[in-house]
Amino acid sequence: MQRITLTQYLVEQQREFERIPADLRLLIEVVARAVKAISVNVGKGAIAGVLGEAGSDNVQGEAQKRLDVVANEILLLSNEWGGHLAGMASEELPDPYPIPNRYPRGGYLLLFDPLDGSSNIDVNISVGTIFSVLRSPDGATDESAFLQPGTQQLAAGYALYGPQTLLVLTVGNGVAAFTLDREFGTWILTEPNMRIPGHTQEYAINASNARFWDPAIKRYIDELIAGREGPRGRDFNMRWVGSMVADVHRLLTRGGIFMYPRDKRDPSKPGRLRLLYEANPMGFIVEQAGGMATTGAGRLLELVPEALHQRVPVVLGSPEEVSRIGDYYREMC
Ligand code: AHM
Ligand code: MG
Repeated sequence: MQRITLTQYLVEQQREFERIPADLRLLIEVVARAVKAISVNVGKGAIAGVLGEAGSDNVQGEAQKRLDVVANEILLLSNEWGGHLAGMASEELPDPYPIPNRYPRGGYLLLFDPLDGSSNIDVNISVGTIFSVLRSPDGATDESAFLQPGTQQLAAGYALYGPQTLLVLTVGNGVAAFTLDREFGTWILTEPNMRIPGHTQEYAINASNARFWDPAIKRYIDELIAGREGPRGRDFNMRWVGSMVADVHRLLTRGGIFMYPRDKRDPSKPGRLRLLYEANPMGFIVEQAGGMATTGAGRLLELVPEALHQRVPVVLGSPEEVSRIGDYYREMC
């Protein structure tokens, strides 16, 4: 059996499809190498002393886990010297990270959530890394350089540290999935063209927030719960891992809809998930796999960001379901 590696896939994207220039290809390879190092640490857990609280808070006031800090450092240190980047931004850092003066600078911006699903780390449930690549306008590296709508993304991906370690990637030409061959330390292409099934029976939402939802979301979920006896005329199943990467990977594989909708609890936080390094990269991947990604009402990737750590409501997955929620928003809000 011929095994296609990540390098071969990226070279072909560069050569045959002219999707990516060589420096972007090399940047993605460095990110993929960092992901391997994070995977090793996630896999060792208590043996490497990486579980538990780090004893610090991030800019959003959330307690950092040791693995959040380790994963963040791995990504920064792996990427700062390569010469492809103008700057980086991370969920774990209040401000953009400029490339140190001793290294050459490039034209790209790398944004990431180093370890998504932090609350699952200590209970041995799948977590992930999410990243997005933008071009830096005129080589700028201040916060405003990062505030670009998701439509400007050149590449996006996520790693899923589960029973297997996976890397799911788009460079704007469909979505490919790679599995880490742990013996060889190589990424092997295992799904060249992920497509979200149009029709679905499965939804993912944190139902404990129901009392804070918009009427459109409440109506949609009530109709799913009503099942065969309700207006949808069929039964639906619910799954919630609590790691966005795992929940989104499930819907990319077997269809479904994922929602973290607007939450009325705190008007300064219109959603739970962060726009630039969670919602936009996942939205780009979902669209490239034939799905839809919205805020409930409008297309996620067209939103013009106002702040680096801005939160946003997220609805994404099978187009039939996501567009139904859009219809309810138009009717009810
Ligand atoms: P994190 O980046 O701090 O881990 O937060 C993001 C996570 C998502 O992975 C997940 O979908 C959501 O937050 C879970 O939220 P909840 O705790 O409400 O289930
Ligand atoms: Mg996260």
